[in-house]
Amino acid sequence: MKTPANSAAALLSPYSLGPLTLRNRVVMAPLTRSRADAQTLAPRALNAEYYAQRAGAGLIISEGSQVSQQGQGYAWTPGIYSEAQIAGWRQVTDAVHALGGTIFIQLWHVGRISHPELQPDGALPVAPSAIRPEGQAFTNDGFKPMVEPRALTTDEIPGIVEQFRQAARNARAAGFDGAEIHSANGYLLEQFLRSHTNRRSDAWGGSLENRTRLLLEVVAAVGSVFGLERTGVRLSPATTVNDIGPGEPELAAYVLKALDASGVGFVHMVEGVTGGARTVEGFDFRALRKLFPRTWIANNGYDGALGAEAVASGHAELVAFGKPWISNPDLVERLATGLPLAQPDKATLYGGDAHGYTDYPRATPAAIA
Ligand code: 8OZ
Repeated sequence: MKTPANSAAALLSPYSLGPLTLRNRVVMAPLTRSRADAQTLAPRALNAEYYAQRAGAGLIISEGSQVSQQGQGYAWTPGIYSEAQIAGWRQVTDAVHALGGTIFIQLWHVGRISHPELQPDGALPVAPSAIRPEGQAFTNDGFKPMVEPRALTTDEIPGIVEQFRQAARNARAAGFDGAEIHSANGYLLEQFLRSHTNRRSDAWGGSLENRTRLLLEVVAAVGSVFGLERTGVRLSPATTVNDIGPGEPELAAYVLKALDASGVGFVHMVEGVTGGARTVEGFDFRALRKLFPRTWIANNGYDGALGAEAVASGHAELVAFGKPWISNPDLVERLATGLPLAQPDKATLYGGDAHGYTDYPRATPAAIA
């Protein structure tokens, strides 16, 4: 049966992601909203309501959830390293599951994209190398210039892997169906991958193999908890955000081949500059996809027609939408019926309460679970 490339139909069929059946191909991309409980950084009832409103997605990938306090880089982002945070996330996963949805956690360590005010005991943020990122950190009391981070010692690196392993255990205890490892957008794991931020001379720097080592160890650790079929990796090899430097096409190909060999279940690819250009010189995402034959989640600036074409043509199995989910809790139904999409209010993206979070209305009747 041929699916017309100009309709959303190709996005609406179920998909088997390992042992899980997703009800459609429309993924909710991870979206930082900075609305966890300010004291405990645990998700609260408001966050459960927000995710439940969006449970019609084939797969929800949670906002980045830091694996440790050291992994936090923005005010009020949720963690997955304390009992209160596990209990908070349990409210979220229960609410999504009650509506027949599927939800993975995004496991996040920001590395140098942080500030001492967010770190344990006011310590310096950690990174592969002591190179200060250009830009400002979003702290509890506003934006502050980022500082030169402290380079992790060789002895500390196994501890980073353990942070991800323990966070995955916590996420499983919180009821998540799987996990996505955040190795994109200039955060810790991408800081190890890229030569602009990794100047190490030990086994975690230098060659492509060495720069990819930490990511592969984290994949094995998280995969040992959830199973590799329920574990994926988000990548952004062409991005330049968070001062990560120019993309390295040879590195992208190396990482995808290594991830294929690792057995990890999916790659979630930011195709281009995060939130920006989809076309970047030296990067051919159709060709790169062929290096990773399992599940490919395509992301970055997709609309319904482009997403349906990606699935119908075999470029991707799933398509992740980010900003459209903020202001369209019934995004799948709107894509299915061709209803117009509402635009998000930029002033209420990060921090705050229900306004600009759970008060975007549906345009279609609520589905019955
Ligand atoms: C926007 C604001 C804060 C964090 C990312 C986790 O870029 C983020 C993020 C995005 O992956």
